[in-house]
Amino acid sequence: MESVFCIQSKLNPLLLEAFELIQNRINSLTDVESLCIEPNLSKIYSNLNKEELFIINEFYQAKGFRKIHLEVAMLGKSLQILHCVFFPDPCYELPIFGADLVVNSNNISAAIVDLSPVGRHLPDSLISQMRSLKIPKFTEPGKLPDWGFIFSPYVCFIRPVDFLEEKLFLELIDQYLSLLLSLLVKLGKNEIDSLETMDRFNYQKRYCLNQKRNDKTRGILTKFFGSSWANEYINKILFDC
Ligand code: BLA
Repeated sequence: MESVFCIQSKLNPLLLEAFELIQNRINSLTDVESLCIEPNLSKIYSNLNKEELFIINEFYQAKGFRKIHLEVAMLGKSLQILHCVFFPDPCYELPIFGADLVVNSNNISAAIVDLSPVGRHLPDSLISQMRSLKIPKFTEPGKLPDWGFIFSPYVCFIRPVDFLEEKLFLELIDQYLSLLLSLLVKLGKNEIDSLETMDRFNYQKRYCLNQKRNDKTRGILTKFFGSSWANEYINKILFDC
């Protein structure tokens, strides 16, 4: 956390707010604990042609979640990214929460949030709750890439045009997390070797395989760290399964 505070003054305020709201939700989880990973992959700092690069990674485990990853990256003067995925414990019928916020020269260039299915559909009870959420009409929706079929029909991919839309997007992140956590409370646990569990795990693998097709993530990481580092980071940290 210390380093987050050190770079906090340089972090775009929207990313900072998103970071804090997600962390509050993580802290509210049952049996939450930090997961240790290799130190050289948890806090990454480099100085490339006078451009400073920071990546801060936090990993947690909790009841219902096999891995929660929260990351902020500051790559050079102009690019900042908040990346977060809650990978569910496949013994529970929970979707994958994912969020990506990309800031380019102090403008939010992309904001994506979803509760993504780990089966053919989201659970029925969740669908009815997501339908009753009023997803605001944002001015500039984004066009999903081919691999975006992994997302649910309720994925929100936008470029916020003003402060109000930025705030509405933050609220949506919080609402999706709130739905996810209230769903968990109502769920029973399947056996680890049950068909349901194995099926959900296969959908998580499919999610990861397709996220790895995001050329924009790979391109940025390659530009700053080289392709072999980028591949290792994507395979081991971002979307390992
Ligand atoms: C888009 N992701 C992007 C973009 C960049 C990154 C630079 C393009 C933004 C723009 O169009 O202006 C970069 N994202 C990163 C990097 C990391 C990252 C470097 O997370 C990590 C270090 N991506 C995710 C997750 C989701 C996601 C969890 O990691 C969704 C839940 C989505 N990012 C996502 C999508 C796009 C995107 C759908 C748009 C891709 C496109 O337009 O082709």
